[in-house]
Amino acid sequence: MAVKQILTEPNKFLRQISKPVEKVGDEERKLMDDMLDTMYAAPGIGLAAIQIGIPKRIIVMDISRDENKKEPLYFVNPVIKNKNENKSRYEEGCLSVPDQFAEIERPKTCEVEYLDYYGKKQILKAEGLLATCIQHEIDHLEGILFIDYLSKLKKSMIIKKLSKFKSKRIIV
Ligand code: GNR
Ligand code: NI
Repeated sequence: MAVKQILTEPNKFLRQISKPVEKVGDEERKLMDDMLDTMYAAPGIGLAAIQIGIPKRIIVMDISRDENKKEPLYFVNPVIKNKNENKSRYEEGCLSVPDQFAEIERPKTCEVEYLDYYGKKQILKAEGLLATCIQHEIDHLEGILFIDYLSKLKKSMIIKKLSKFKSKRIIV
């Protein structure tokens, strides 16, 4: 288990489309363990593999917010089904867009088909924060960040801030 560095915008890697996983094996499970460590250390409630520079369709999440009762979720090759036509708004943040927050509108509920930690096919019915978070994470697999839903002006202001911030640090 290891804590990895999280890539932040602007970064070309974050715009890549991640590749489907062919088989959930030990290498993938090791990656999921490292992703979970990285997510808890951040701390965050979700992480996509591309955020640590690995373009595989793998996501980890834990929305329990209770340090003593961890409830990790693992998603491999997740696909969204049955998006609710009703929307809900939620104040989103992203570990790859540090210290920036904005209300984003997304389908209120959805279903997700995916493979779990052991490669077993699962279906999850999501609502509330779970629905928001899984949609945010699946966006990462397509190279989409929540700031892409904002106006051009708001988005460019955020990217400018992050670029400035980056230029003062050595990290990539
Ligand atoms: O930690 C996170 N919190 C969060 C809050 C509202 C909506 C989405 C998220 S996901 C984010 C972690 C992250 O960047 N995952 O990609
Ligand atoms: Ni994110």
